[in-house]
Amino acid sequence: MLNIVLFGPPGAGKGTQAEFLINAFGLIHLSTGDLLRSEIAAGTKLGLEAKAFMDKGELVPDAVVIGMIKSKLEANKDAKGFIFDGFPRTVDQAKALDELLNANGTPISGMLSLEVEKQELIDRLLSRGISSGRADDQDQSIIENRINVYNEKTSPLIEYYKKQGKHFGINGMGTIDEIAERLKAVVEKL
Ligand code: B4P
Repeated sequence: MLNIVLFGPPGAGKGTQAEFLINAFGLIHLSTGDLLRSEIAAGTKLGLEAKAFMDKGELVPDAVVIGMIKSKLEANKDAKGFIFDGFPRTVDQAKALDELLNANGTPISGMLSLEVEKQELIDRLLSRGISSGRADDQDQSIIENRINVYNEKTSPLIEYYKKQGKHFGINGMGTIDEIAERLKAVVEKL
């Protein structure tokens, strides 16, 4: 089973490249950002709670996202593998994911970490904000907060996966196709 964590700061290209990897390797895409946005669109209690954090560029509480991932794993027991996109984002989320996967004997195969310069992240997100209407992509100070939250709470996961020998840094600058080729070359060797 191929279980990939697709990692990087906001705007690094996780969602974009996940689309390519699910097609290339027949994996199931689990994006906590997409799952949360569909809860918001459906107007659920969970969605309303999550929206307050997301609109400010803050992380949604661990228990909420871990619960969502757990139920998706249980609902897809026959999968060939998963792409975790935007999850884990804290060390506690990473530990919970390891526990869930190790209990099934299907650990993480590798963490692919997209590396992109800060100004490029800001430019990509502001440009998506114009076309998508996403509240968290429209304001530069919210985008900068998301990047700060990433640096403080999420980037320690690089060390977490390095210690397990599972971290692969990938240059995330360039065209979408160029980056997809770089990712494919690493995944083929996992
Ligand atoms: P996410 O939905 O995960 O959003 P993201 O990190 O901002 O976007 P992503 O990284 O997928 O976008 P991409 O670069 O592909 O999270 C949103 C919010 O949800 C978080 O702030 C948080 O509040 C909450 N949340 C989600 N998961 C959570 C968790 N586990 N725990 C707690 N809270 C959680 O794309 C960005 C743009 O760049 C696109 O417009 C794309 O077209 C463009 N782009 C991509 N690659 C490009 C390239 N090579 N060149 C030029 N443009 C490119």
